[in-house]
Amino acid sequence: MEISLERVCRHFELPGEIIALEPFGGGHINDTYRVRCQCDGDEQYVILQRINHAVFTRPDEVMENITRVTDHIRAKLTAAGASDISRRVLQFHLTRDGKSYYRDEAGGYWRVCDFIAGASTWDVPKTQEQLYQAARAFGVFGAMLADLPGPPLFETIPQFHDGRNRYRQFTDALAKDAKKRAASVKEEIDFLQTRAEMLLLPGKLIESGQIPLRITHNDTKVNNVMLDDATGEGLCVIDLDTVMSGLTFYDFGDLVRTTVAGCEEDETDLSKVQADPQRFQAVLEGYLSSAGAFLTPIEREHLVFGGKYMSMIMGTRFLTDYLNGDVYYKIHRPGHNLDRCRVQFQIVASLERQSDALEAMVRRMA
Ligand code: ADP
Ligand code: GN1
Ligand code: MG
Repeated sequence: MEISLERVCRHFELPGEIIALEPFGGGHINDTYRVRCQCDGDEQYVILQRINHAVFTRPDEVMENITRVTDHIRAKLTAAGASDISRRVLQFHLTRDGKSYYRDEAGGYWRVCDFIAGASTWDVPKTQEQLYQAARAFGVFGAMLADLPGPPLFETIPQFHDGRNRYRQFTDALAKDAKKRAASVKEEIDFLQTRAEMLLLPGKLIESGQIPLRITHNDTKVNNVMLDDATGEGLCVIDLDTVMSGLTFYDFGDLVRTTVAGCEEDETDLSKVQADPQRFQAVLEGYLSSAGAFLTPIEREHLVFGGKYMSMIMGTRFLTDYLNGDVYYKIHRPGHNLDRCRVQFQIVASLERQSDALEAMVRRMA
């Protein structure tokens, strides 16, 4: 069924008449549009998004989490007398009947939030300062949510970063081999199978009570934070669909995964994919500048592991999706998920080789 985006927009309170609407951003999951609105000669943008209902089976719970989280952060910023609050936390618009999402006739779920103007997301940050700022912003985000009152947040994707779950999904995909691709990816399958043990560690740490579960973002890929174009400051953490219970090394690790090699996530020249200790250092310093005060020793001790673990998790998920026939992530070319997988595994191997030096760097910063 063809859904009119203008008609969807009209269900929300918008800052004026719609004068343009275009696809926006490079996310792998949701459908994102930028909508230009005009009122009395003033132009303002909003972001319209269709929540990926195949990925998020309970969009109502996603939006309830997001409302609680953004309200809490906004209240904290207000209490602290912060400037520019409307650019520091996402502000969602209600539908005309007071809901945080609109469900269309075809069962699609839509939401609208303010566009953060004068700020950008970077797939591949260019400078050490950008890395520092991005990491600092995610640390600030975690620190602000440490005292979120009320019941636990909904688990919007069950066992999202549970390596046992991801390994099981991989072995299921391998057993089915729906597209007969397994024979051509033996090397990747072997890489993963020889490291399966690594995927079990977080479950063990959680179940033995050695590491605290906190509220984490869980999708801290570097293009999920907006940096101020004028000042460079890490301004606003976005893409809040997976904010829920998790481990701090998931958040730190996903940041490492998406920054440490300084290349695109789907780079095809693997000689360019090497973990750079200086990039690691910038991310570490940025994260510790804001999260350092609340991290326990065991959390610090797992920061380097987090980088390897999250790269391993994503490599596993990309490989699984490749074997399944590209049903989860948006792809833009044949073999795209395999290219992404190879980059992740290359990062794992590169971090493994440099582990001792990176661990020493973390200890020096204690
Ligand atoms: P996905 O889950 O598909 O990754 P995101 O919520 O991350 O979706 O949005 C995709 C991209 O759209 C982001 O990387 C960012 O560039 C842009 N974007 C999303 N929300 C905003 C916003 N409020 N203001 C400006 N740009 C945004
Ligand atoms: C997805 O939504 P986006 O593009 O920021 C994915 C993350 C992966 C990432 C890999 C809900 O993130 O878990 O790390 O792609 N989000 C979901 O690029 O699966
Ligand atoms: Mg995103």
